[in-house]
Amino acid sequence: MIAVNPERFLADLHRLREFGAAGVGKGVVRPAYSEADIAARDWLAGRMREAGLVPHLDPVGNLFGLAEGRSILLGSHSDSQPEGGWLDGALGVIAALEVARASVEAGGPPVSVVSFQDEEGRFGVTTGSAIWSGNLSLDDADRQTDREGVRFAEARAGIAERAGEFVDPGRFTGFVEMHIEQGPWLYEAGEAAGVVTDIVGIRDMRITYDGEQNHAGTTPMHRRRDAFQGLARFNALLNDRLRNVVTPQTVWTIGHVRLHPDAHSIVPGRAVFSMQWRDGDADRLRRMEEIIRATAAEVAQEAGLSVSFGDMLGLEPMPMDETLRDALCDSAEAVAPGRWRRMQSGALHDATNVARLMPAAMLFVPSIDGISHAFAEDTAEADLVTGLEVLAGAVGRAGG
Ligand code: HGY
Ligand code: MN
Ligand code: MN
Repeated sequence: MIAVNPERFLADLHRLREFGAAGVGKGVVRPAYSEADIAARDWLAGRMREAGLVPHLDPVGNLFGLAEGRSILLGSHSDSQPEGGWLDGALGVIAALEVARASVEAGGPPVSVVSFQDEEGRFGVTTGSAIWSGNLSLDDADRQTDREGVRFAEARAGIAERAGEFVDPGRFTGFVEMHIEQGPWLYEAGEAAGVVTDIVGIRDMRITYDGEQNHAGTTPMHRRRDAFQGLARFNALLNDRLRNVVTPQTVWTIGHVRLHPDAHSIVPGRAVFSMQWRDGDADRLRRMEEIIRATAAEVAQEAGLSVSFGDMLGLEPMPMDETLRDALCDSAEAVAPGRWRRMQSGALHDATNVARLMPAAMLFVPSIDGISHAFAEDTAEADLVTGLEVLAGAVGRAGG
């Protein structure tokens, strides 16, 4: 049995939050490759070393804490959204660290730890684990830009001196990622844990409408080629057209909009916006893409705009490994009898990529009010500790 230390785990979790602490409550601003992110990774590397692991930074900023020989791999990511909470990713990394440390104290099994880089997609979608798993080539990743136009290649050049090679995935027997649910279901049901059956797929791209920039006081309405009006019309029409294709689990989001030149008295000549959609069924994702492209083109035609589509990024829906899932279920039933469930993940995770390399599974704990990707994100301390114990129990069952 691996006897974890809840106080040590919680202390490390709070310490990690200090890197990029922001906003009211327990908010965090720690996007990939920011100063706070790099400082947090340096601190984590030190904690890994103290835990008896060998820290290793790979060329894209994924930080591993390696146990000797073949081992199970636990972890998640320590970068955050532009405005994020203190647990998204961080929980899985610190829980991994605690289980690895407790495992050393217990005399095994060997446990390695990872904090993947740019899970939150400053440059794409789960960038660090996507590259490590072969889902995304390094060349393609290097060309990806953040929304300010900074290239991934430029960002990672900052750590090049300290980085070693990519870690050989063959040294790991499997991967387990603990994470907050980021949705309302466990919290509303008063349950302590969720064992993930599968992770939904995602598609994500930028769409640009180009019209005509002009004076907002003198340009008659009928002569305008207003890029924002195109975007607004596209959104309304799309919501209507998707209705025949989607299920209650399907989601789509326009989360980022930039108007040019972004001024009160100028008819916007350009609108650049993100278009993201998610579902557990790859065929539905494809049908949604057809509707999105056709609707955007139709609106452009009607409004005298031109439309262009950026590269489409995506991850396929991914089932979790049954043997590791069973280990999590058995452990959940032992630690929180009758207070856990099997569930799908609507959020993306590094486990989707790692599942290409080795058996992978995930464990959720409740999110208070189902809030995440916001400063208000939080989880009751008792639930954090229960999750840690379920994870340790599963590692004990799954072995090295
Ligand atoms: O967007 C996601 O689902 C993940 O949190 N990056
Ligand atoms: Mn996350
Ligand atoms: Mn996230």
